[in-house]
Amino acid sequence: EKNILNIDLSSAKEELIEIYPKKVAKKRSKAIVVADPDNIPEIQANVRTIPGIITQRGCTYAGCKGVVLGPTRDIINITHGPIGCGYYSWLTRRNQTRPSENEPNFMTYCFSTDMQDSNIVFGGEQKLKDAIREAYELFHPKAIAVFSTCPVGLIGDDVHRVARQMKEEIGNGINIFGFSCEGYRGVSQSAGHHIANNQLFRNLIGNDDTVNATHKYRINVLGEYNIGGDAFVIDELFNKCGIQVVATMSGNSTVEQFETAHTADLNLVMCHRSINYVAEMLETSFGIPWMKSNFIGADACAKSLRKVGKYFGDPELIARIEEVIAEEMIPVIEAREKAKLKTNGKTAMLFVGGSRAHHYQELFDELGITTLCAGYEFGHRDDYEGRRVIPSIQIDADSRNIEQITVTKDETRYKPRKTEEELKALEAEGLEFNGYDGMMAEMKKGSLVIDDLSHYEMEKLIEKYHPDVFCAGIKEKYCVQKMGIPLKQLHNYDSGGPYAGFAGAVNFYKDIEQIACCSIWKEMKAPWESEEYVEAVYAAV
Ligand code: CFM
Ligand code: HCA
Repeated sequence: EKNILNIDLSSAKEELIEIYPKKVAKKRSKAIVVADPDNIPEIQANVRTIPGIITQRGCTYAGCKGVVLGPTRDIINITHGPIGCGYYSWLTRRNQTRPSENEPNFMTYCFSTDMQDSNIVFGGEQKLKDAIREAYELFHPKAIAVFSTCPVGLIGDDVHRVARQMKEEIGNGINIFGFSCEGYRGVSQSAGHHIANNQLFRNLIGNDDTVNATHKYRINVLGEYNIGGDAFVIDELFNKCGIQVVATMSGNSTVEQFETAHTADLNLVMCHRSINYVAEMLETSFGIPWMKSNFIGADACAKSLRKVGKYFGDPELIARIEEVIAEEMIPVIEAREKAKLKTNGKTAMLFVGGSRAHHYQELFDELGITTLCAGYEFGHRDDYEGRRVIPSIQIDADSRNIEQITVTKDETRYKPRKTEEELKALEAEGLEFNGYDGMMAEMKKGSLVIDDLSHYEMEKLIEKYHPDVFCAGIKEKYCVQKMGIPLKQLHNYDSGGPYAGFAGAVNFYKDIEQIACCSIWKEMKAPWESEEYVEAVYAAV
């Protein structure tokens, strides 16, 4: 049967955890489940990694500064902390931007207070003030954002107070705000997304009611970060269909896009994990409905475009969307057929962040490649089990240290885009608002789903099931390749991309065909396999 995996992974779980101490094994076993789309199992997710285990996760600061705010070009993002935090979150994600002439682009700079020992002892607020003054004098930005790193939280510098004071001192309409996104604040990047969402909503979104309409139909694309130029492709696609993207959050974004985002008529949510809070707040406050979309995979992309057509319900728009799909699919089918001759029947494993391990399964499906195992680093249960399966009240139960801001209807500016009845009618036609399937609903029965995969578990999986391609990030890349398995980075796409949209699918087919069907990997021998090596000798007890 098509939906059943033809490799038996049923013993994998036991093998992965057998080496762990009893308590650890018990805990890890809850994060490893066998997928069954007809009866979606519960999975443990968004919990603290057990100390001692090598996780692939990152920190809360990374999720806030690097991920959500990083791709905005005209805010000066100052990292208040040691220089490493600023440096290692500086464009490593390959998020691209395209300023028009005379528009500033601060993304090519790395701003940091470069805290030293004396700042830790005597406090760093003064240094932060100086940094803000200096940044303003040099660049005259519209906005400055300040990000707290671990030591800032530990010594108690108040970035919010400094931001308020400096906003007043500089004046000239400048917007300055801080983020309490200390690295340790959550269990992963995910907490940083939430903190970023809250502050974006408080400090930027909805600040400007100007409607700059270039098209009749106006949407926001949320949870798209323009890695490798993905947002450029999506923007162009909507433009071709006659739809205006008011704001992308936050790929290729500007202060103006954030400030006017509340004037759009629909929110499409790509990476739900990182931006769902903004989607919900825009709905509550301004009446903009949201639905999930996926532009990874040509078929998924066509489906998402059709959803937008259906939402607006204009036959002319729907016809235009069909024309665009038909035209875009010609090179896609050609490239797919060509690649598939080699890729069909191969296997993949995907372990990435909080949405790509799900979305990229579409592209692998299109190539006839089966996903054996997949998992997120920091997804929540809803990302795995689906929002329909879990009542929403539980969704954020595990984000304990994050401020839950209460947003109310903005009485004077709330404009329902559709009536309740209209939304219900659209839902009856298959459009789904505020709900979606998680990763597990779309995986083959018998495949393995693992949350927060440890380095050890990764090695075990590879030794045992040697997939044709392993997808993850830079921490995994060279370890996996030394085992003779090609690794495709699904975070920064290595040097490739864009992979979104139809044009992106063509790029992906080509890249995967090259990497997964290349015989060189079978020739790989790790040095320790062919050379003698000195084994550690332990002192006798
Ligand atoms: Fe969303 Fe992202 Fe991802 Fe993410 Fe990330 Fe990223 Fe990712 Mo790296 S916002 S959850 S925190 S899709 S940076 S662009 S690739 S882990 S799967
Ligand atoms: C982050 C960013 C990251 C890291 C990728 C990787 C990204 O989480 O801080 O580990 O290779 O996409 O750049 O996810």
